[in-house]
Amino acid sequence: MKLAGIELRRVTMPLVAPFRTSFGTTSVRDVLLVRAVSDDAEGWGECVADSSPLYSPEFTDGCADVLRRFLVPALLRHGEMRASRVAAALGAVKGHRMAKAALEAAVLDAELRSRGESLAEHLGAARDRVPCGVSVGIMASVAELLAAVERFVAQGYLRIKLKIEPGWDVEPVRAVRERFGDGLALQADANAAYTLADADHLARLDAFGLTLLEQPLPAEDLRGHAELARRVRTPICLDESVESAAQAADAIALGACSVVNIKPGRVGGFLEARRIHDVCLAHRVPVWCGGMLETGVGRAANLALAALPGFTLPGDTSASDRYFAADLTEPFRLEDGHLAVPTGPGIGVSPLPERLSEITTWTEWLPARGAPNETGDRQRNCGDR
Ligand code: SMG
Ligand code: MG
Repeated sequence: MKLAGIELRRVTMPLVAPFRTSFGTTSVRDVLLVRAVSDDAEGWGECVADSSPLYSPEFTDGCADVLRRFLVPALLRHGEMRASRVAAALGAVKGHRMAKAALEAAVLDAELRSRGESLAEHLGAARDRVPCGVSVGIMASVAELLAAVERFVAQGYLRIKLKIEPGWDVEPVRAVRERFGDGLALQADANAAYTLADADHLARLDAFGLTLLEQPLPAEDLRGHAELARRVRTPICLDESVESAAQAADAIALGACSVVNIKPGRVGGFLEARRIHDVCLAHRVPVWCGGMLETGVGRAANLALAALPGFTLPGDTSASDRYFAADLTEPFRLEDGHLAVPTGPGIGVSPLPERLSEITTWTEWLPARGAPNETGDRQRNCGDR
């Protein structure tokens, strides 16, 4: 595939309600989109970084900068490009996995669209719909939390994930378990808010039959997670700690986790995400698809991934209306606790043109050498309205 250029684009999308985790609160998504344009197709990728580097070291402005200055030039240096070669083409740049993932996703989408193949088919999907859970933020009171969980259960979500932090853990988990009974699939996510010194406290969560406890300790602390896993009965799941298939293999070998949350953005792309799935499947470690408050563009691609055979637990792949009053694409709707896996070429959805131009705050076109409209200077503007 010959690329004509790459467009970077920022869109702003308010959430229907603020989402609070142990590291901060998100009220508005400031999303960086990548569009790869080839001779006969265009493809979309969504960068999942948040505007502040609190979940991980990456953040939206940083991603835009590293894409513009290093990643896109490294990609466009090659005359011919295909998605399976993107990671190698970007390999000299260390880290920056969310930025790399967005670029690879855009190239992959363009490539698949040009040959009429869906991402789900390409990745090896085993089902046409995926079971969905929902991640419920930290609230001002237990009463408010119970009301939120009640709404999600009524909508049909198949499992609830509670965000926890020191001071908001045992009591909210107990309250939800007592109100909704043992039949509710329930799990908790600490986003690295504890230390191993909290092991006895975290063991109190064992009483509530959680499916898993996600990322209790700092990302680097694999040994601590292994020790914690010996001291609590709740299965430990890793999110922030796993950035590659090699790290997943290490975490499993160390006994640091017995479940893995897979997010393509965190691990540098859908192809690495699939390798993590393969490693986990080979070790009989269940995986599920995480979420980063994606728009319909990122969600569509996540659904294709979540359809792989090793994804045996419901993901944080919730319906569009859990996040936005108006999504960037046709909305994904929950049916019977599931979302349908898109079947069209590539990710199977596209941004709605009017919606896209309405919420765009900035675009930049980075042309390939010799491509049409190369002017020597880059286009920067405030939206394309
Ligand atoms: O997309 O529904 C979603 C969010 C799921 O809880 C979620 N994501 O650590 O798993 C996680 C968090 C990270 C993003 S918080 C802004
Ligand atoms: Mg998490």
